[in-house]
Amino acid sequence: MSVVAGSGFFQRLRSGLQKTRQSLVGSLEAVFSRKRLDIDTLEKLEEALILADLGTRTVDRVLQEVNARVKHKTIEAGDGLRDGVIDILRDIMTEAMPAAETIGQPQPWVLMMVGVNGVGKTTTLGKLAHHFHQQGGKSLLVAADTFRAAAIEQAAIWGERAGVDVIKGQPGGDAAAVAFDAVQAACARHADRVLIDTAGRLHTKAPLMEELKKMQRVLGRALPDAPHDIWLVLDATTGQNGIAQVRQFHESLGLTGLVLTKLDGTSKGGIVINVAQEFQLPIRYIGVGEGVDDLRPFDVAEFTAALFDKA
Ligand SMILES: Nc1nc2c(ncn2[C@@H]2O[C@H](COP(=O)(O)OP(=O)(O)OP(=O)(O)O)[C@@H](O)[C@H]2O)c(=O)[nH]1
Ligand SMILES: [Mg+2]
Repeated sequence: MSVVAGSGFFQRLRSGLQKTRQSLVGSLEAVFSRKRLDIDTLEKLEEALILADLGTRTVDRVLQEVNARVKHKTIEAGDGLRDGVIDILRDIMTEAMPAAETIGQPQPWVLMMVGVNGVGKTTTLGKLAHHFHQQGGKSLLVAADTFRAAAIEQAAIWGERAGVDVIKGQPGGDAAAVAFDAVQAACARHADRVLIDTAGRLHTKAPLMEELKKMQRVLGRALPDAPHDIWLVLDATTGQNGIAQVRQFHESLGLTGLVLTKLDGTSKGGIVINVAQEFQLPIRYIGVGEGVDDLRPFDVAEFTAALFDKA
């Protein structure tokens, strides 16, 4: 994807990331403006990266690579250091992204969206349904969050907004059965994509995680290889706690990707780089607002440009 600095989407991403830019990039620029690349400057660099919630392993890696470049004299203070740090951060994110693009394949493609309460699963699926609807093909939104009656209604509203059909369960019903029926209906209707919303649940509650595992198993009976993707939605404002969530869901379900939401409401957008470094799981989409157009496919070059480029 090319980065078009003047485009509406890019500007929305840029303004969504404003708080992170102010905290991360603001304090980094102070380091880059130092005349000498000495111990003191490196300490200030470490401080700036930690404050931006990059996590200790990511910070260690950046510092190690900067130190190696200092040793080999391939990096200098000022713009040299700036370009070097941006390069390293870009590399960390790129390593986590898969080479081949498989989103939306095969037909029907079945996606389970999981995550703890209130992170933005239903909203993200609504935005995604809209995004896919615009791309063409037939999508189904599946309200398999039978935990709360309001959740089913919320999915129905998003389905209407996005112009896609919604398959609903009954409040208190068997979520896995709803998902099973939806995949069968998708096959019968020749739908291209099945987007399954699940209940928000505390990742520490084992029975609830068991319910998600059951859905995963049951989907495989409705269609071999389904679900093709299981994405965890992470609220970027949660900072380091998000790392524990990824670990738990990944161990239980075998995640295939991540979505980071609410990047517009936080100065801790550095978590994007942190989770990429920790898990090597592709970040598929990022949410930068509550509107239907506030979801972006994650693109390393675009994200880096939105954070670091001087407009
Ligand atoms: N600012 C902002 N708000 C968001 C974003 N994504 C979701 N939200 C808001 O977060 C709140 C929770 O979103 P939901 O989609 O209901 O979250 P959920 O994970 O489905 O919640 P449960 O079903 O209760 O677990 C809503 O008010 C959304 O509008 C985002 O990218 N930016
Ligand atoms: Mg929900």
